[in-house]
Amino acid sequence: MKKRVAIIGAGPCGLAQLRAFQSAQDQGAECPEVVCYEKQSDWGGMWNYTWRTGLDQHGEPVHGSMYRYLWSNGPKECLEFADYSFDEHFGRPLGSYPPREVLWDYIKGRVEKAGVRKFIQFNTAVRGVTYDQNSGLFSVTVHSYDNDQTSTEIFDYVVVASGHFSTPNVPYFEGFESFGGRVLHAHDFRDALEFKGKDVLIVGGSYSAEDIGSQCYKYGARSITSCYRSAPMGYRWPDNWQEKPLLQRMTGKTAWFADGTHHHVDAIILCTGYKHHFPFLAEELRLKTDNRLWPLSLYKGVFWENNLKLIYLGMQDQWYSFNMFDAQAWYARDVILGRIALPKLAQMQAEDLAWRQEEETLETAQQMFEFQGEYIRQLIEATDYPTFDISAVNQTFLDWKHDKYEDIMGYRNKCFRSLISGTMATPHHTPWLEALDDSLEAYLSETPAVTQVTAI
Ligand code: FAD
Ligand code: NA7
Repeated sequence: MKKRVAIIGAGPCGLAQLRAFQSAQDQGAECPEVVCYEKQSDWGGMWNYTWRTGLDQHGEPVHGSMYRYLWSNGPKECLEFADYSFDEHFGRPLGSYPPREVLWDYIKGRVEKAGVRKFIQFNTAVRGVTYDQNSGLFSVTVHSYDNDQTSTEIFDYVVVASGHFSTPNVPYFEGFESFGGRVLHAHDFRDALEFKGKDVLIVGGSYSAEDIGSQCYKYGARSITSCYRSAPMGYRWPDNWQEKPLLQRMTGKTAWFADGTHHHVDAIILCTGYKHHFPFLAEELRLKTDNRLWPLSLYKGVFWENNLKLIYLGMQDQWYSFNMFDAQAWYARDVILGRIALPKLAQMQAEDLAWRQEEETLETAQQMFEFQGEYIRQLIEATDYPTFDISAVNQTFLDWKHDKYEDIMGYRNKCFRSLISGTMATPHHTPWLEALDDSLEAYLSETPAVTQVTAI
């Protein structure tokens, strides 16, 4: 009997796992039977934009946290697939920070070429995963929306590729219940035009705070006030953006901050991160972690140490993204195929702990992406995933950080060289701040479209 592998989710991680198996099969390997369950009607995970918020048409929590006008927040040269370059997909150079739809197109291009769509059951939510110690097998219970049927299948391995930027972390601040404006989490943010002419308060000091605040600025908010719990983001913000220590309370539409100052606000956007949330997994299979570079209990950042046939992809906080998911998926594949043997549990735990101890010493962004780069390098070294110059990617990350401190509203106009094809990116026809139309069509056109001028 062929071994069976269930993959939960057809986002970049789940697709990396499918592509990894397909690549081995193409080279003659005997592969297991793979079934990928995806609760949405299409692939691409976060990159498959939805206008919906709250519950979807099936009463299921909406997965998507991406919003209109989202452009890559890091250079595309830092996430490029080593086996499928931007050149191969687009046939010409592009800018370094493409909008969401362009990156979605790129993600889809690789898996369309690989022909793996047939392995995915769309409109199918995984409801339950349990493990039977006696048989050594998983039971995976799924709900198909197409025929409104629940069914259970048996698998040897389960790959959890359901993402971890979907279930919002929503703190409470005094006075929220009597605030007259809208309070929303970044997960439900969709269109910055909603906040045009408004005074917006952003709570949080990380990527979502920086980018959603920037979106609001770009699309015409009257003022942006961001407030942080640990540390200011520290960029040179535009004149109508002020950074404050944490919100203490709201009185009516007045926000009070830890430094005793106050400011009028019309809307509050909680950019306060996400929870790793796996309601479909039996308790003993659930990874519990905050968003960090080295979650514990995952050997090689992937294998659940309490049950090594349960594999988690992409659970780390991400500097590297698509290429890290690939490195993990190729490694997981080779363990499943028996090409790589796992060591004794004590050794795995010691290795895991050593990574965590190193992670705890990291202070600068540079140290963090070098840490993640080294992790990826070690994974890739063990498989046939094409090698690429990780130290050059780290340098690109460093330049990106520098560009952001120079000009937070202009860093997306910079260009980098591909570390896969060697091609230099070309400046986009319109500077990011003026490019209001984020469609694939507008981005790929040679000149700015009229719609860009009239978008608002
Ligand atoms: P996801 O993309 O979240 O995909 C998970 C998939 O699993 C989804 O399709 C979902 O429907 C499915 N799923 C979940 N639960 C179930 C279930 N029970 N049953 C069946 N299917 C299920 N990364 C970058 O590299 N660059 C960026 O610019 C960038 N911007 C981002 C902006 C935002 C707002 C967010 C939230 C994330 C951003 N990211 C960015 C990170 C992004 O999460 C990763 O790029 C990538 O999408 C992670 O892939 P994934 O497969 O792990 O998860
Ligand atoms: P992150 O990067 O996990 O950051 C979460 C932020 O929220 C971080 O600044 C936290 O502050 C802050 N936070 C969390 N809880 C609170 C409370 N209770 N009060 C105030 N501030 C809080 O999540 P993001 O959404 O920014 O980014 C996630 C992904 O989405 C990322 O990959 C992007 O590409 C897009 P802290 O610094 O911990 O004090």
